[in-house]
Amino acid sequence: MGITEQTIVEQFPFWRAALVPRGRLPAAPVTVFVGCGTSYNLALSLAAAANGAGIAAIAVPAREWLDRPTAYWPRWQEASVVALSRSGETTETVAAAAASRAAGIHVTGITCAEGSSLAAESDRVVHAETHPLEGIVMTSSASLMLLMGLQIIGVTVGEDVVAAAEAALAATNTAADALIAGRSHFVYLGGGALYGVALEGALKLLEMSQTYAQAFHPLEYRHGPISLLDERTVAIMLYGDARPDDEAVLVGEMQAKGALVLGFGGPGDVSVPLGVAPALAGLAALPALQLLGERVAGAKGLDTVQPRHLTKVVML
Ligand code: F1P
Repeated sequence: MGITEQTIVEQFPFWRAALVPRGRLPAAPVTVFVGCGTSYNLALSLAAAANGAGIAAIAVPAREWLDRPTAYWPRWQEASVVALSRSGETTETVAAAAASRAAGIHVTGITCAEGSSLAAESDRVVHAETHPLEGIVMTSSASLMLLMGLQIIGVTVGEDVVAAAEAALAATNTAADALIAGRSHFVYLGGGALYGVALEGALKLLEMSQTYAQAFHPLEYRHGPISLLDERTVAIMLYGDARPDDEAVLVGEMQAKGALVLGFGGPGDVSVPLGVAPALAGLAALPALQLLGERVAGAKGLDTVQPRHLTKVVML
């Protein structure tokens, strides 16, 4: 087993260690989740989850919040900011946190690096230890930051979610090689809080395996992107709780046009049950999506420890 795969399959003890009580976010007219790359995908998922939990929230790429906050929230100084960064050193995220604080905004930093620059720029630091072998590609740390973000918006994350994620990973591991054989086009579908997770699945595959992958809100897929679908396609459907029947109809259409479908929480050529509350489905599916990236990279003979053009920390 390669090092990246180790950080995926060995992540659950770190989850269990992170199942500690955490305080809640401060009240504010809007909570703005910021981050870059994977951390921005997590921000998107968390903002949707926060809205679902009654906390008005948006997600903004850290650089956008730094450069043009009024494009996202006109009275931006009234916001509370949650900045996500594994390393705590990504220049744009640290600068967005610092600028927010200079404007009198409360900043919560979610990170896997307790003594980082982001921690120093945060009024409150929410931290968890990640797998020590984790390299450029964010795996265990991404799951942990999603977990911590859910905790601070008041979603209870318990042992049952850890067990569900382990089971989903094992089921995906069993099915992955047959599912991806000869396939080169990957589509990730998820709505609400699952959209950020779908984006993260796509980013993981893209980073690890240099394979083009895209994510869409499920029923958006019919409005154009479906024209790319053929017998080279694997679709990953993250079923939501609102209208799963419509999503299943879409899956049937995709299968009829040649796609193989990996369905989390619903039907597919491979169906992986999640068995957790809707607010926790993305977290439960995330390690399985990470593993899929690793498997596609493996099939192409690519090293996921040193992915092309990527660095662990992007500093300007
Ligand atoms: C953010 C990030 C990663 C990406 C790459 C570069 O890092 O964009 O998501 O995979 O490694 O950095 P961080 O701010 O969460 O440390």
